[in-house]
Amino acid sequence: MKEELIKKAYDIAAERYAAMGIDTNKVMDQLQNVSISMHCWQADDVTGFESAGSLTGGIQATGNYPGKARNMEELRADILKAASYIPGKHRLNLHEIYGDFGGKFVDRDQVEPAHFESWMQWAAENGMKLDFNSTSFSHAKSGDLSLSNPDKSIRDFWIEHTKRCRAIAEEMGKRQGDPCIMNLWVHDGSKDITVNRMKYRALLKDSLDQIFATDYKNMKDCIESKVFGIGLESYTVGSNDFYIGYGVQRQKLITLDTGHFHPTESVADKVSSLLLFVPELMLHVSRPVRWDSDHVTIMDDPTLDLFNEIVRCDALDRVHIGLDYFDASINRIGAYVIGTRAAQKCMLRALLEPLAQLRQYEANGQGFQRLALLEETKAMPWNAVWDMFCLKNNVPVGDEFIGEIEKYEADVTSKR
Ligand code: RNT
Ligand code: ZN
Repeated sequence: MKEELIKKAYDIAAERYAAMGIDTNKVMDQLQNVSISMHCWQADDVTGFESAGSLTGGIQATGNYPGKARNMEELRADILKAASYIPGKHRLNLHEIYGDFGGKFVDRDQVEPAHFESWMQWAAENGMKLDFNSTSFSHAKSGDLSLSNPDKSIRDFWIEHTKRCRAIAEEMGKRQGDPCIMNLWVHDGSKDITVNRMKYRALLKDSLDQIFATDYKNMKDCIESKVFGIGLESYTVGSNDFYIGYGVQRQKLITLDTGHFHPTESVADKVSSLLLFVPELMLHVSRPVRWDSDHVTIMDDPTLDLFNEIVRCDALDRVHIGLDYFDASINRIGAYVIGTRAAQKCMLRALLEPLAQLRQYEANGQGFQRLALLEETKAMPWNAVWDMFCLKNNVPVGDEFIGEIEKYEADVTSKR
């Protein structure tokens, strides 16, 4: 797109927003500071480098689009390629199974910071900060229950794994001079009617207490609930109620995965309630289509609502934004770019909201005025600000990245 045209459109947009009391330059500065934690697992359908086993734990990546990353080198190259089409500086969210195991099998209860040494170096070289996840799925000892398994030896195995993951996250945080956010999600649940529901939850609570016994300064723990997994439809040990209770009592971060709630539940509405009781939140921004399908994030109403809430709660510094989807049916680098840019666009639109005026209307009981302004806001020229933001960041404007990704596909991924 012509630079001149982008600037012209931006100037007009800036004037329109200024009339609403919004400084678009300031908004672009704010957006520049929003780092999205890009999930490493979109590049290879949640496979990782531990073993070639299949994906378990009630999650599924559907599709068989050619060109998925087959090793660490390809995964890193694909992530950097995707990042080059995304404005701003972002983080990388690693799962434990993506460790640099040097071709050897390193079991989950043996993993150490050394297995992430090359990642820490790579991240520093590329100006990316790291986040981390323990991995309870895709392992011979996963079964239906990990941290809540009545078999003490299996439980202890996963406790050891998760403790080690926290030590790795601490090392990452120390090295990057910024806390590493470590997410804990376990698939534990059961397919059919479960009568000892209390028992497994009590075990999970006890396991978490053991895992969190060590205090760290450079990492933050977050805990993620969900409604159900495939093959685990009747009971999820780590339900929403369970983790909210645990998180409030132990002051842990709560992870909200947008695919982990009942379809008509508003995830946006949870932000203000939770932030009154827990220190911070982590988001797994996803797109559930009829279930927790992990489709690519887009600029849809639930995502716009969610980002609006972060801004309306003045909580930009208390909400960490990560992505969580794994679509194996389309170009995977394209999937990263679409999803990350969509999250940024939602954030931009939230930052461009005439919040002071809306709050005023609301306080005055001016319901018509509030609704009218909300409606008008939808048609404001936010896209001109977005294009300018991309231009300033030296990344493709508009749909220009489509051709670039096609080229990378022709030259690189299609040859895999
Ligand atoms: C699963 C959870 C979890 C995983 C990743 C791979 O339903 O959303 O966050 O998607 O850990
Ligand atoms: Zn998630």
